[in-house]
Amino acid sequence: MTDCLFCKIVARELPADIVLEAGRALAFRDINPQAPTHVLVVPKAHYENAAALAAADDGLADDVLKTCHAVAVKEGIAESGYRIVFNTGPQAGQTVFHVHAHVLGGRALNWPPG
Ligand code: DGP
Repeated sequence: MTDCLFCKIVARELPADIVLEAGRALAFRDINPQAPTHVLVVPKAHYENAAALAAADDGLADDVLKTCHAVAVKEGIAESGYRIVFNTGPQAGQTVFHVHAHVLGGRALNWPPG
């Protein structure tokens, strides 16, 4: 998608602090981190939200989830614990409409979220 921020990061048209690249998924640090580790994991292909990703039905959601865990291992937070969040839709706070998982960790996380 030509006008999508995260498509541009995937295409390396915009800079990002890339944590890892795993086949069809890319992980990069959130520009406004909410925890010591705050990494976004996106499918390289454009899907608007988690529902569209799940409907893709080609194993891509699996790839994204596995990449989230690989990020947690690489960041050293897999044992202490981490959170994976897909904000889906405006009321959930989704602001970028290229599906992304937030991988958060490195501190105690509150529940419920705001
Ligand atoms: P959400 O609110 O769930 O749609 O999360 C969007 C996240 O994207 C938000 O935490 C900030 C992050 N973000 C927005 N613009 C950029 C950017 O240009 N680069 C990076 N790395 N992250 C961005």
